[in-house]
Amino acid sequence: MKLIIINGPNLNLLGKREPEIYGSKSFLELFKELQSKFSGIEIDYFQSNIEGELIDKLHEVGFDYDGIILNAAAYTHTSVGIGDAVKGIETPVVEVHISNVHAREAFRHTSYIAPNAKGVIFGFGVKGYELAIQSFL
Ligand code: CA2
Repeated sequence: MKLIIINGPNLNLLGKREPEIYGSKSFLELFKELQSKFSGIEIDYFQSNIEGELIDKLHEVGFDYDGIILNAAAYTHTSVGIGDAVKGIETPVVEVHISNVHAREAFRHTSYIAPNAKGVIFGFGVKGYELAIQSFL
């Protein structure tokens, strides 16, 4: 089983700012914990602040991997291109958000990814990434 976590813009700042919303752990710390917890499967990680790089990565892994865990961050609410990429690939995508996007500003209630995702997990903090991995097992 080969999974990849793809994170979008600003998620490289996790653990550095806004701990009350996003927690105090860096993503690399969390990623190492996930890799040791799920040592029987391959989990890769990619982060970019650039929309086109996220689309290129979805195309690269989307016919080969068994699952994609995608937190497209702010692009979730704006990017028709990422939504189309999710629709165009074969690998199932689970959309994850750390915060409860529906308890926040109205613009965060829209997702261009959800209509073509296998499922959506939001509001459980960084634990959502673990729940998404479990959903593929
Ligand atoms: O809750 C989530 O996971 C979000 O995808 C996070 C995005 C936000 O735009 C979405 O509406 C919901 C923002 C990611 C920014 O991450 C930061 C982390 C630490 C410090 C500053 C930003």
